[in-house]
Amino acid sequence: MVDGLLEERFKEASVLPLWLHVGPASAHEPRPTEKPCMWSWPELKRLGNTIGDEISGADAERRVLVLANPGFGGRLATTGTLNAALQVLNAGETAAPHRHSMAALRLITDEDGGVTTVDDVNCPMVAGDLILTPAWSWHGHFNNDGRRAMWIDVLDVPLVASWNAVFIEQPSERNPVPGAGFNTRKLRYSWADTQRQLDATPANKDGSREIRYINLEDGGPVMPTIDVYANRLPADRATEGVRSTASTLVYVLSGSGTSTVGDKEFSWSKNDVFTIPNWTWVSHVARDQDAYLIKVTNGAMLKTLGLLRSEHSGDAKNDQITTIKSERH
Ligand code: GTQ
Ligand code: FE2
Repeated sequence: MVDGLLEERFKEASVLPLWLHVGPASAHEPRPTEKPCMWSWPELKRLGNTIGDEISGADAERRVLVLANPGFGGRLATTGTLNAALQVLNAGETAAPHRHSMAALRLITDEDGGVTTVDDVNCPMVAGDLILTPAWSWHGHFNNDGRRAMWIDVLDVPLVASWNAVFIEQPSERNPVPGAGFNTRKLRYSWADTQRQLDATPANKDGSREIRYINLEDGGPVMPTIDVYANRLPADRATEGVRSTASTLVYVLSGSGTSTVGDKEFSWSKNDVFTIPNWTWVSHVARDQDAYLIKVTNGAMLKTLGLLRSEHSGDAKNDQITTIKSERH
C-alpha cells in the first residue's frame, strides 16, 4: 500500500511503483490481445465486388479493406504487427506508384490478372504467387486484363506505426526523406515453383510439409519484419499442436479443412484468411484431400530479438503444464 501523500509525491515526480502494477511485465506468460479470427472468402469477395462497383479510383488511392481484428477495437491491425487486407483493382485501372517505410507483400487469389510494379520491375499477379514490396521500394499496380483483380496485401503497418516510423512518399514530393531500403534479388515467387519444391520436401512426423520463402541475398526471411512459409497438409490427419510467441496470418491457397485455434474452431476453404494469435495452441486438419496454406508471421523478427519460443504438444508426456519444454530457437 502507498498512502495518499506518497502517491502525490510519486505523481509529481512522474514515477510509478512497479509493485502495485499488474500488467504484461508481471505476467509469467504472454496473454494475447489479438483474437483468433477468420474472414471467409465468399464474404470478402462480395465486399470486394461492392467496393469495386461503388468506390471510384479517385476516392481511394488504394481500394483496400483492412481485415480488422476485433481484439484491437477499431485499430487497423490484423495481428499485433501485421495487417492483411483485400485490395481491388478494376479492369483498366491503375493505382499510382508511391513508397513507404512499411514493407508489404501480395498473395494472389484466383481473381488474378493485374500487375504490380516494384521499382519499375513488372510482376504479373498470377493465382498463388507471392510478390514482395520491400520497405521504401516504389510500387504501383495496373490491370490491363479484362476483369477485376482482387488480392490479399500483408503489411507491417501496426509494427511500424507503433515505432512511429511511418514515412510515405509520392512521386511529386521534392524533398524525399532518405529511407533505409532493403534489397532482394527476387520479388516474385511463382506458385508453380513453390508447389514443386514443397511437394518434393520430406514430410514431418505428423505428415505435414513446410518450406520457407527465403531472401536470396542471405537465405533469411523474405523481409526483416515479415516471414513467410508454405505448408502442405495431408488429408484427414491433424497436425501436431504448437504454440509460439510469433503471431501468424494464414491464407488458404487451396483445399479445405478445420483449424483449432485456442478455443475457436475455423472451417476454412480456398482464399480464406485467419489469424493464429501469439502463444495460442493451434492444430490444422485438411478434409478429403491435401490442402495448401501460406503462413505469414513475425517469427524471424522475434528470433533476431531473442524472443522466439515455441512449444509442441508432442513434447508433453503427462501433464502439459509442467512437462512441456520451452525451446529457444
Ligand atoms: O498497395 O500500396 O493494403 O500502400 C495498404 C497500403 C496496400 C499498396 C495496402 C498500401 C498498399
Ligand atoms: Fe503501398
